[in-house]
Amino acid sequence: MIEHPLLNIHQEVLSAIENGHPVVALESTIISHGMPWPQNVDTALSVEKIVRENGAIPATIAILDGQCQIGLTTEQINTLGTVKDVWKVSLRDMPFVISQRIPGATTVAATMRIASMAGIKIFATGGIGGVHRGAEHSMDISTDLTEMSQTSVAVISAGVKSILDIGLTLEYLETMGIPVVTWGQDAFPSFYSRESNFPSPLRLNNADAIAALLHAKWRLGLNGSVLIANPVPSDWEIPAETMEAHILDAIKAADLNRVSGKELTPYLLKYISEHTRGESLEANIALIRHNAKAGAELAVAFQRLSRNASI
Ligand code: PSU
Ligand code: MN
Repeated sequence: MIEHPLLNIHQEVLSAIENGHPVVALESTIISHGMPWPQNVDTALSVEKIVRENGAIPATIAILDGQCQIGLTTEQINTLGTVKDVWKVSLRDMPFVISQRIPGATTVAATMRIASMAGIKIFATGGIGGVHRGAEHSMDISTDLTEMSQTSVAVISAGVKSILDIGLTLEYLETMGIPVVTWGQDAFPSFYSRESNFPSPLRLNNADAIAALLHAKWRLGLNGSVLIANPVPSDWEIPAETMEAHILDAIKAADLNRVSGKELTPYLLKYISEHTRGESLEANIALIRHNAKAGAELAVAFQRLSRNASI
């Protein structure tokens, strides 16, 4: 499985996988399109450090030199964070950037697919793509959701960002058979805020319980992801009402400028970051770091469970 001509696994990650050591996958669109320089590179490096400090090996994923790369060097992370024409790569873009040898930063969907090619089961990120507001007209539903319905990699995020329609996204996840579990609270979080107008479909309070749920799901032959929502730490929370005004402005600006397709999510993120005087960026960084820690704890718990039971 790991031997694949289009896959290049960093030596450290490869030996971790082969020795049954916990590994946490990390995406790269967050570096290239999710945050400005230099915070993007600093965050990517500090997130890797946090994964290590919590007992797992980080595997940041991207497409470079015509191959899917699992585990990046500092230099490669710098490239993704500074080079202007890095592609945002979801599933449909993978054949193009690989065949054209264009540097690509992977979204949640593409990162999951590549992680699963190497047998990595746990992936930590900031926010996933979902059903956009107005999707009943635009049909804008992220490939992240369809990928989560079929690829068995658990995703830790800070819930669903309210640039999306949170209610429709939760409905879609239910339709696709994807369990949604919030870590330690009843409310489903909305990225910048610990709450949303929606209760979480499920709640579990620690890494062992979540690892047991993953283990049960996959042992049942129920392929696909589990969305683990990890609320932003309260010190960094921004009230939902404060964000809503900025989100409405961002959506209006996107409409006026006819932004759609793969450009929409990065446009909304950038607009909001620029109009909240960096406050949203700080929250974004804090929640990603928090998710990296949770991801490492979960990878450790899951590995322990897998070792003691035949999956
Ligand atoms: N939401 C965020 N930050 C991000 C993204 C989403 O808060 O960086 C990125 C992720 O890489 C996600 C992608 O997989 O955007 C979804 O894009 P789209 O909506 O075009 O599928
Ligand atoms: Mn889309």
